Amino acid sequence: MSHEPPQNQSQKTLENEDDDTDILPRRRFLNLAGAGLLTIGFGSLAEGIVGGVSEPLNQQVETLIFKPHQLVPEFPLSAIEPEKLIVNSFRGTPAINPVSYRLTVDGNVNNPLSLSLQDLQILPLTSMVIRHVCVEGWAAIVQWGGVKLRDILAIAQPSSQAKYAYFYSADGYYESWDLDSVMHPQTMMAYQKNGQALTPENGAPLRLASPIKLGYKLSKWVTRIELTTELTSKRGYWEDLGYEWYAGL
Ligand SMILES: Nc1nc2c(c(=O)[nH]1)N[C@H]1C(S)=C(S)[C@@H](COP(=O)(O)O)O[C@H]1N2
Ligand SMILES: [Mo]
Repeated sequence: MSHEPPQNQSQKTLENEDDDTDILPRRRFLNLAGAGLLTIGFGSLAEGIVGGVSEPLNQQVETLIFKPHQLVPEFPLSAIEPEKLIVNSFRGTPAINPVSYRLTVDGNVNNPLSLSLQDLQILPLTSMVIRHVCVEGWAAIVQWGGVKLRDILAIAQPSSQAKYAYFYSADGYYESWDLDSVMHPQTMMAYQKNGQALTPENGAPLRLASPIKLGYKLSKWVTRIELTTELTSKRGYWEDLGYEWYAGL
């Protein structure tokens, strides 16, 4: 199923599709193996991972990380509504090999990343039970498990000019977010749903999950996160068809 465009605009094709997850220099590539990172604090996590070269986080990102964000109340596990989450994909389910899969984090960052699923699974696992809300008029309480996006960005170290994040997906979907929402402590890259490994239809291996944004902001099959200083004329798949950009809940 798909949304009805609110205006009679023709669909634009995506010029910026990103399949090249391997183009980044492996310089300063994460070496997480055996580092016992789950037990150390957040600050040392960010420092330890960048190979001992401890650059302090820049002021803007630090402000966003420690900003007292409004937390959205979560639900108990008993509230999960497994049958209510409707698969909503504009172009079917892309085939992704989890072994060769990489999440690229690039653009306005000091430490570009290319993360395997193993790399991501070494980072602290968080779980939340939240309501997913689709503009089409359905909602579902879902448990998501994954890595806080702010933990990933603490390693990538956004430059002080970074203001937005673009999320590119394997099916050609794309979305842009403001950095404050990206840094919200309940915004995560999820690889689990309702206590089990995320299924391909729901965005495996990695999708966005957050209680602060509408369903169409929550990209499935994310392969690249690009930090930028500006929004381009392409702001998101549904946004470019007339939907609202901020799409807050
Ligand atoms: N890559 C990609 N992400 C996407 C979509 C999509 O078509 N492609 N649909 C969006 C919409 S409109 C919703 S409501 C949710 C649905 O997530 P689900 O299919 O896991 O229920 O995914 C969002 N993320
Ligand atoms: Mo949606």
